[in-house]
Amino acid sequence: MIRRSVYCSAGLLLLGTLAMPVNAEGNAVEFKSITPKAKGRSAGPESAAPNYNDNAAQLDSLTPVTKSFDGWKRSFRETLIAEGINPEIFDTTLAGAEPDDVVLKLDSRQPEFSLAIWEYLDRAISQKRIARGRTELFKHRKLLRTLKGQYGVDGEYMIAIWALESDFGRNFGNFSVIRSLATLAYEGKRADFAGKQLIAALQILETGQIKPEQMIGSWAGAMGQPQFIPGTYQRYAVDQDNDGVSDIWGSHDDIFASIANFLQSSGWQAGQPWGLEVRLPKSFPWKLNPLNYEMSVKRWESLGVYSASGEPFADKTLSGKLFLPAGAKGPVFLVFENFEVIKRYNLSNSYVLAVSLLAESISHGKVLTASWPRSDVPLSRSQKEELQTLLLDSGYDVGEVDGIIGPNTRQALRAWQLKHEFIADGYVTVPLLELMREQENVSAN
Ligand SMILES: [Ca+2]
Repeated sequence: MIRRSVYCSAGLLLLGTLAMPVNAEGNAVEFKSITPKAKGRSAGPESAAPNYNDNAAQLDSLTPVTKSFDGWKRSFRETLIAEGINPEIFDTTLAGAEPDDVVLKLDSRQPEFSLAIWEYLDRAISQKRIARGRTELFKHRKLLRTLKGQYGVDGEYMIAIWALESDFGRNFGNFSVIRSLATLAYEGKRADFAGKQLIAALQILETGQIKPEQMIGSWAGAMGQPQFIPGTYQRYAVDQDNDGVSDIWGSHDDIFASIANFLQSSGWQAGQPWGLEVRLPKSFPWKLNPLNYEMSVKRWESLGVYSASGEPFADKTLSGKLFLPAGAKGPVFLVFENFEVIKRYNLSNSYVLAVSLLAESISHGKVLTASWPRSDVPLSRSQKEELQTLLLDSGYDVGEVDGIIGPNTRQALRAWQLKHEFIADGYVTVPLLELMREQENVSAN
């Protein structure tokens, strides 16, 4: 399973006061500012800070730092009874079980180094995977056509998500979901969230559709070939082949229908592109901090943004925002609503770009026209923390200093770049960090 920790912590962007930009005709251009939407749903538990409301249960008993696992089991059992859940499956499945050390180890990972986006994409979108994706698209064409009719989602997106989540169903984890979630609810970093998912998992088992031993998935409780966490399964899993079981472990009908249902329910816009590669003009008005805004293709065009392929934009009324995963030097994208919809599956921008580019590569072999700045070295976690501290010390709101470059840090960075007359692309390299260190030392002395 490929995932990258570029999590977007929800929070308000610092908008500040902004002059209204003008277009080529000198008319004021109306910008719609981007306010990050609350991301309450994500299929995978690794995706984001949870805001899961599937179970309104107040799980006060889930702060068991000093409790033994058996003590935790006893108190969780009480919670289950209070929730109206028969504790029998919980008791039997966890009889004699200890917390899973592997799960805890994986949960406490804080990697110092992360992949550059181009390295991640190289792995996620290999030629071999594109070829396999085309084979699968062809093999399942009839089913995918039916599902497109039902859900409006193109087959290549279902295939691309399936490929990234479980390598076309070949690797979806072999952890017991109940034991993993119990371990995480007992002493994981997000015990409360895991407890809610455990309740959802037990509710699923109570229906009798799935046996506990069949309920396997990732260490974090993401289940089956589409890697749905239990709460997501409850809401979106589909029994497409009508055999009485929403079998996301073994039935292609159910797997693809569940993915399509999730996307449609998350707001998928049938027939619309996820986005497209664009180029920025030399005269691009960086001073207006345009990465803060979402507006129509027509308005982006009025700022000189053009399609990288040279083909004219198909629909100029679509509303989009710019996405520069490797800054102004790398490929630039204009992304639309469906990009945000895929993000509900996994909040990582890199993941969403991988799904989008893989889907396109499978359907028509499209490749990027711009190249990635492959000689850049991504910042380490401690360098990211240093960046956040430097910004914070200079009066920029980065939110928490957590070594994660989310929307707040990026926005603060762009404000810093503007002040120091750099291109405000929110992209940070080691040389820029060094410059910032010097600048801030100068101003401190
Ligand atoms: Ca079924």
